[in-house]
Amino acid sequence: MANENNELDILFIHTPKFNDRLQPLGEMTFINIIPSGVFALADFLEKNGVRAGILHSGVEWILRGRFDPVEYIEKHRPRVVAFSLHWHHQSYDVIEIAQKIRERFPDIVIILGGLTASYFAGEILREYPFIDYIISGDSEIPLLDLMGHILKGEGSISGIPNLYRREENKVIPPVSRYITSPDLFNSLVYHNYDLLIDGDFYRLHMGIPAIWAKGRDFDFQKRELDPITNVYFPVTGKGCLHICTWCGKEKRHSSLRREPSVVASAIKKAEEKGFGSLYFAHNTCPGSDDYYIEVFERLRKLNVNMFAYFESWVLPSERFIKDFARTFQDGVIALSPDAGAEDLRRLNKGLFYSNKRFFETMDLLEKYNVETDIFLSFGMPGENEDKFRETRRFIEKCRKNYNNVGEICLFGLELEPGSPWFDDPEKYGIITGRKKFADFYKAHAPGGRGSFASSGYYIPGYFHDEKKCRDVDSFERAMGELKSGIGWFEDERHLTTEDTEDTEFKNEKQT
Ligand code: B12
Ligand code: SF4
Repeated sequence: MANENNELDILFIHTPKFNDRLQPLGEMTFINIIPSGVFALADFLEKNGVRAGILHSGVEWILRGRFDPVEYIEKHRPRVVAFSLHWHHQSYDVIEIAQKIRERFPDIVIILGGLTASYFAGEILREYPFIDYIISGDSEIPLLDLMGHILKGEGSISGIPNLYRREENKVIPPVSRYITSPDLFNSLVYHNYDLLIDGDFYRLHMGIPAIWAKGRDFDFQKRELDPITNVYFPVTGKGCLHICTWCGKEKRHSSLRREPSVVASAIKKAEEKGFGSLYFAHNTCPGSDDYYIEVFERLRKLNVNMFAYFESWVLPSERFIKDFARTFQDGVIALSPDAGAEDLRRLNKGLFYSNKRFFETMDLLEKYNVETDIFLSFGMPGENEDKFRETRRFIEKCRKNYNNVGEICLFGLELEPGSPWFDDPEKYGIITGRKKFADFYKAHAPGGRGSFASSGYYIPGYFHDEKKCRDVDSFERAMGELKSGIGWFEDERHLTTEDTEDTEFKNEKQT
């Protein structure tokens, strides 16, 4: 929180991918959700005497019709600017804004953190001299130590864990690894939106889907995108011990869970602060039913009355479904079978279940009248156009047989840094040119095909017609045609607007 002169010690900047597109919507910004970790870090620093603020460049651009980081730096005079480079889609925008800041304020210290920055820390520090430090992985104590060093000259920089830095133009990797302790994890506050500049706007307008259609009014965003807004993302755990071929999660040796009592009371506090929806996106283990049932029981005791969206990575048990329906008057459970063909699911998903079990669970969800969304993916290792047809038939079966089905979303997979098929493309039968951070920077620069249509790889032999899988470009185009008409957004029926033309985004507005 700034002092009476509006000054901050550290300003976190979250930037969406400014130049993105999705037909028939047209131009949009994507990655509008700030990682929960950033709120916790800012709050943790504040509690330890460091004045912290958070800025969302996309929100500022919407509110003011322009985004100029210089204005904010001049106003808040932070000693440190810390970018969240969590999602790879942010690669281009983070680097561009950081460079602008350094050009104008040579003394400001620039730090990066988050999943993508962590994975490519060495390369980023080597190639972009205006980035001073990267904290890789868990960050609470390393960032606090680094701030102590920068602001007060405390401690020795060489001893800070998880810190990548430069010494005489050489990149020095961390000397030791820091992992958030269970006690600290339980004490972190993820819902302090007071530290976010224009936090009320963010809370009320940014949601899932994490996109903002450019050149459209507020009514359009609400009516056509129908986002889950005013949403708090309860953090229940960190890490996942499963292996899905496409998943670029952090490589942790163990996973952590927050105490159910801590999660429930954080949710209650979020409700008191005005949040109206919950989005649960972390349930790693078979057996997590018991954990959530305990959370739900506590929520009932606390009289929490919010909408809940629950991404269920495993198939929920009848006990869980019953309890969910009892706890939330209004709620959706989302299942992610990903592939219609069982052999594909087995090959690619760490959490396999059969189609028989999937449909038995669908029967239960219908019995308890729980609205259910279904997520499917395409373009996975081992898939070809015939297997894709099985996914289409699977979708038809879900639509035809169940009254409780809400959205069926079919997404093309994207190559993510650090995922098994990124680390070893040959093993998974794909060919890709995306190997380094610079490739993601390029892929997300203006003029690309758009995140939802750009896989970044191709699968030789996917189509019977080989011309369609000759290279990344032909593959991406052919995959778009294959998908056309099913699922989220590419389905024209979703957009009832008269005008689906692209709106031109003036790039100069952004900086
Ligand atoms: C929860 C989650 C979400 C939630 C996020 C809610 C939120 N507000 O954070 C939701 C559902 C919104 C989400 C959406 C998406 N997600 Co997601 N998500 C996850 C998941 C399951 C857990 C991450 C998490 O919250 N962990 C708990 C937090 C507390 O821990 P943490 O992340 O380790 O916290 C640290 C970082 O946040 C870091 N940090 C972040 N920024 C900064 C900045 C600085 C300066 C510092 C020092 C540190 C720092 O510091 C924290 C503290 O140590 C991971 C998979 C996994 N198992 O990790 C995928 C994952 C991160 N998501 C992924 C993807 C692709 C997406 C989407 C792009 C999907 C899509 N196509 O729509 C969207 C992006 C939406 C957006 N940003 O607008 C990928 C990311 C791959 C990549 N490298 O880009 C992952 C790895 C899953 C996968 N399939 O590969 N996601
Ligand atoms: S996609 Fe798979 S590996 Fe990644 S977080 Fe989900 S269950 Fe874990």
